[in-house]
Amino acid sequence: MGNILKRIKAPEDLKTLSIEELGILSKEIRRYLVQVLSENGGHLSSNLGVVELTLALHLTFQSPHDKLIWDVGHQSYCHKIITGRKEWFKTIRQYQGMSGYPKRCESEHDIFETGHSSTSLSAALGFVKARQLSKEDYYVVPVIGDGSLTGGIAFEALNNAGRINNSQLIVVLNDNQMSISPNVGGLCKYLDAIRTVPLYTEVKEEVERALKRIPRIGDEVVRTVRDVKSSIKQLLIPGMLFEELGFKYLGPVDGHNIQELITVFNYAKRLHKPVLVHVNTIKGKGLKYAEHNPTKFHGTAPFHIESGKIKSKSKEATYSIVLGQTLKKLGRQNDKLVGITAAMPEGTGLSIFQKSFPERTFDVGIAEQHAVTFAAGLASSGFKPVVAIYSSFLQRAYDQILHDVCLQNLPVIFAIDRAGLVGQDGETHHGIFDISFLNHIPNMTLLAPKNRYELESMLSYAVNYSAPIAIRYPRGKALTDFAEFNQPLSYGKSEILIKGQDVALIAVGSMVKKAVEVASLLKQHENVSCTVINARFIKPIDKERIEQLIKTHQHIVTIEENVLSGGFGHSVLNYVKDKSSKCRVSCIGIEDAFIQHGNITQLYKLCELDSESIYHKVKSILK
Ligand SMILES: Cc1ncc(C[n+]2csc(CCOP(=O)(O)OP(=O)(O)O)c2C)c(N)n1
Repeated sequence: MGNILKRIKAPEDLKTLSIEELGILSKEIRRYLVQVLSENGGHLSSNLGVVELTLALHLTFQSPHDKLIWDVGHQSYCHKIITGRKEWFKTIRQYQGMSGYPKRCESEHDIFETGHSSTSLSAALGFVKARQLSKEDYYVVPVIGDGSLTGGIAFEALNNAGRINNSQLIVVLNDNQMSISPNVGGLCKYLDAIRTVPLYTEVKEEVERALKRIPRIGDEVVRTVRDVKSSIKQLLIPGMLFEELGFKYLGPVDGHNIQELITVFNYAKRLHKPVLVHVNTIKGKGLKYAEHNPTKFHGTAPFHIESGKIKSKSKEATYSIVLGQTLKKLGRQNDKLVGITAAMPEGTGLSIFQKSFPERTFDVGIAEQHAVTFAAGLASSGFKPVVAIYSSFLQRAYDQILHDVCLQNLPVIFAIDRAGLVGQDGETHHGIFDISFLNHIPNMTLLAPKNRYELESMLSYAVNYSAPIAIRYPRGKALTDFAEFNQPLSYGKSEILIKGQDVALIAVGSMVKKAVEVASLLKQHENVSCTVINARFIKPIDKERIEQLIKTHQHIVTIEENVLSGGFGHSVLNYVKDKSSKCRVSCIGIEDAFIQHGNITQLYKLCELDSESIYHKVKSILK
């Protein structure tokens, strides 16, 4: 850790530093970020890009009195380091260590929790209103990226915010031209156009000075120019869009020039209306390979500092890659197949399909709700859209799934990636609710594969199916186990892997392998004979199979990587309770709690979803 950084225990300590020392501190912070993230992994390029911005914000505003709100929060590492957490930072993203996102329980400086994008402006507006009602006095400063500004909720908040006088609301737009991948859409083009315009306030003041020099009519012209919302204003005001929404637009500012940032923030503080400060930054700043490939280092696994090479890169395909490859194959056979991603072409594997079919792939920005209704429109017009979204982000689009897709029974395919526990991103990113929020929607069919081959056949099946259908699969390596169990899919039918008589384990997707391991432990240690069923279909459940099991087994145990409430187990339980009083159903899944971050093995243990814990549970159920 550098010498100046060692001295920074709280944001006030920054104020003792000269501009030159702040420059050195920026370098020290970057070195520290690289050092820790090369061990722990994390959001490297976004954080390297906001070092000077974070310092300038803490120099101009009094956190926590003034409220800094980090959109998504993946770029809050520097904020954490300078708000008294620099030693603890070494544990970032580790089990029971520091969170990779703002956490209210961690520090009084983390005033609002985030993880999903585009929420900061709405939250900020809430703070503004609360402050006005309680007659307090502080600035509210949401920091939002150009990627996150593509999310619908951000537009809703902008629309609401611009008309509040004396709002002391200063929106900082951190524009690095990147979402995870290059940013897309009309707003992005608009920002492109104004990115290179000189700092607006300078231009405007200069023009006004020039006009005033014109004898007699100068002042009058200035007044007219100020008032007129016309094409002249378009020329003079690069941030016209924001001005029209009621914001004072300041910028663009060089986000790596601390002095310039401080000057503009101080100016913004003096204005009695909402302000938007447009800051240009470079994602990955200061680290060559991260600047060169900000997407790869957006969220990185541990890496070698010298080369930037990932330390333990698995050669095995992930489920996301299997999705991309399978869609590419299916796309050749069916020219109606189209792919949709909400700003995650790489993460979801859709980029593989995109390379072959760029004209049939749509990146809509961080706009999950729009992605789903857009798919509904395509499906209504004879296309077969595959919407590939992570489970936790699909939560955003619940009503669109229900109202726009399922109500009209449209053939949209949902490829639900990262279903289950995801690891170090923690609470906000675990995909443990999708079964529950899809299970109760009429017309929806929901499946989960036990291995990569089943994901392939489920996708082929889905392409030929003519109603809403969703396939959920976990993060990481696509299993190749159980390749011998490959009977063709049949609607609503499960698959039997092991025949036994004492207890039937019905497992969903990722839990199938665990169920087989548990069956082996029970046989070995308790001489209990298990039937193991791969559910394949979560909705509808395989009623025929369950009725057979009721006749031959006294216990059914369901196992799923989803919260218990409203999950697969509850569907089975509800069905059996009316059919049999002899057969007992027990459900294993995630209890009613948010799950912290950590590696997957630790989290399975924590949630008692590792084979050992499930074995003990089943053992006690049988007793
Ligand atoms: C609702 C939602 N969808 C997707 C994501 C995944 N995600 C995390 S950061 C990010 C890009 C954000 O881009 P930007 O706001 O420009 O920040 P940058 O990392 O470029 O600084 C995305 C898509 C998310 N966090 N939330």
